[in-house]
Amino acid sequence: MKTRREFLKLSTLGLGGIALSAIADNFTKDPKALEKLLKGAGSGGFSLRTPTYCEICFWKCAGWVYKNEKGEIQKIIGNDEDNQCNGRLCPRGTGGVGMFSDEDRLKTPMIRVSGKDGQTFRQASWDEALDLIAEKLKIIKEKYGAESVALFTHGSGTEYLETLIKAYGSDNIAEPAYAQCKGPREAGFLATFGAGLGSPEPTDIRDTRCLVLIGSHIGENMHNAQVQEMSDAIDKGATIITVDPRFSTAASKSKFWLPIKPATDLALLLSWIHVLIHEGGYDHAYVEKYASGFDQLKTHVQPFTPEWAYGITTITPDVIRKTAREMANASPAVIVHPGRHVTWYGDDTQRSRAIAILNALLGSYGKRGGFYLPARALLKNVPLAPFPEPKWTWRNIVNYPFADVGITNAIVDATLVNKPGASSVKAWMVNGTNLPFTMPDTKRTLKAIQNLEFLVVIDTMPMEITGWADVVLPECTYLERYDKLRNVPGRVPQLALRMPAEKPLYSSKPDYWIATQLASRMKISSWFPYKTMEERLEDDLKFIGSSLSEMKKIGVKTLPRETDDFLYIPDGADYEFGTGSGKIELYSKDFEEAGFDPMPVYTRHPEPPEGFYRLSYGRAPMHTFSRTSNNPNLFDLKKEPSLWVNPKVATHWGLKNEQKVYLENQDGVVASFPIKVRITERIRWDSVYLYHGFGHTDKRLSRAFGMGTSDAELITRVNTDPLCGGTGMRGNFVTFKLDKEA
Ligand code: MGD
Ligand code: SF4
Repeated sequence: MKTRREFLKLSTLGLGGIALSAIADNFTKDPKALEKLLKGAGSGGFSLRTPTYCEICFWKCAGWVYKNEKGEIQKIIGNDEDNQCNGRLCPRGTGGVGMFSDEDRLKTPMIRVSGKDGQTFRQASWDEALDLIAEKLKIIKEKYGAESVALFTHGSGTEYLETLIKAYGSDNIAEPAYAQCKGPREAGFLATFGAGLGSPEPTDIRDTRCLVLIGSHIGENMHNAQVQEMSDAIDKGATIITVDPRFSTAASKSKFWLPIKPATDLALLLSWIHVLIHEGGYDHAYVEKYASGFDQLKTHVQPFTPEWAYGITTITPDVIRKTAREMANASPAVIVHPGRHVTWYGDDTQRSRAIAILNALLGSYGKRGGFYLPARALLKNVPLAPFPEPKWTWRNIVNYPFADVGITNAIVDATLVNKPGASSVKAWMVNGTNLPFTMPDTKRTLKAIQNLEFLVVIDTMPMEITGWADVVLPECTYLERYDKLRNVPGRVPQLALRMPAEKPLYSSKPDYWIATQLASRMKISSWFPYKTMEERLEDDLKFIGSSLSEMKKIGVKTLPRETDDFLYIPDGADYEFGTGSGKIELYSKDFEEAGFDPMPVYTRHPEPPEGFYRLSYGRAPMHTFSRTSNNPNLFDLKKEPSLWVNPKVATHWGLKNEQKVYLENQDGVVASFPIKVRITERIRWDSVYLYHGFGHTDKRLSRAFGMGTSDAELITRVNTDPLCGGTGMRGNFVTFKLDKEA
């Protein structure tokens, strides 16, 4: 029988006589040790300027880390050659050094042990921790099969750990960046154009004449080059149309702000399609040449007049028509932006399909000022043996036919299966993702964790997930390690190098080292043909005619596009889309055959009950998810979120600015910590709004602990998208719990 897992804090750390490296020991005994090391760091052999790419968010801007003569890291600035940042990092990227210097960082491997006083962590050596993991995984494989081990991962280490787990024999691998983020838009665009959008999305904002943002708040959501291009486009006179229940920063820059009633966007999109078709404003030549299913679409949207949509969205027919005409006038240099975090109401693939269809009608896909056709570098492909074939995957547990990436929530479901003999997950490896804050319904995630026989967490910080682990492995930060070349798709292929600006602090180690060490213990090293990341980089760079020494000097290398590889579809040229028919599919036979609507259909979503408000959440410009709230530099910029409340609501409840309140959701869940009220006209009266990623519950995060409310905790109602498994999270309602003193 399993023992119930207790949440462990570093304060309970037992020092059980384990021999540790001197450096790690220093940091637990001497709080000044960090300061001393930072002062003297790098004096041995580090150059003054080293290239990196940022890990504070997934945009991966390339930059330079500068050190002074004493070897102290001074600043990180953008690399001028880099198209992701054009030489300018956002405030978070500039503050990235705080990730390195944060004294709360994980310092040594730790192992959970049980004693007469309950459970505790004790420090361990790397050998001991890695041996234990290899041994446990061996036992679990013999007992339940390799498939019973799952990997949750996010960030640069993903590829190495994926290789490890696949070589071990499991394909139960999932990233929150799909089912909690962009999964539905990938599925919607794939069904329409035969290609997903990837990251960064190929929006040609710098040349656009009209940018439509639907619940996508570029500006607060700091996607670096995208923000810069939007600002340039505005200067050049582009029209911005923002659809958001909240007067966001983007809304303040917009010609049209449509404060839509939450959960009704699909009705507006269908009505825009109606106006474009019925007023003839769509791109006739483009649609005729490249699209199929137009006649069915025309009939389908016939009833969706602006007058119909007005009753649902509260946007007046006049504004719906005017904005549709604005898009038509700018066509094809128009972008109806696909958004990024699009898991809202459970019908998100269909909403993303409607966005894809609108772009198709406007002729913007593959056109200047619309969506360009991205390119990336071709790197060396080292032939390796095929991975062992798993007997089952998460796909055998749940049916999301249009998911093309592992679904985190499906792995949680598979972990909750208790039937003897049934396929179920028994062990997790979690890398770079703080699941209690990332997955909706924290309680359910924790219930799944209680069902596990073994949990390994690799992280840089003592985030909530580490408190549930059996073994915690401290990864060094991106400023202390090599990683594979950054090879993101863009207008031209560009490679960027990340190398250590500093030796790993404490006894932290890079993911690549961790993966190869485990592979060697698990006797699956043949899937790791390079001993070190430097060896691999050298080989990759040789393949494209460069070298590590060249990349250390330039940081970013731009490669030419292939001659027949167009940035835009030439006017009138034949072009085969990646769909089954080779055409843009306005009518999806694939969806129809799988039992789904071939064209998007509006469905009504529940509204807040009396006295409740829709819980809306988004990004703070100076933070990324939950990973930065404890970063000393970024904490100084924004310590805690506030709750946006409409003045009418504030008056009704007698709320004052800065007053701290507890929120309670429709299922009676009360937030662990209160949040400060900010009374503002910028939010509709039927919703409240807060920043995601705050309200940490782990005291080891000395700054972020208890600062504000965590949205994840209050998101207990999840509407899962049946097409791709995305977890719709915006159907939750909250009220003020004023009887609880804050
Ligand atoms: P974070 O909460 O920032 O985001 O989900 P996550 O990636 O889980 O957790 C990142 C973890 O990575 C932290 O524990 C951090 O310490 C660790 N970390 C940082 N750098 C490194 C490193 O170099 N190595 C290792 N090993 N670990 C590192 C993001 C996901 O969340 C996404 S993409 C979206 S869009 C969703 N957003 C969202 C939301 O807005 N609201 C709610 N309620 N949930 C959401 N979930 C999704
Ligand atoms: Fe770093 Fe900001 Fe670029 Fe994200 S947008 S990678 S945080 S500099």
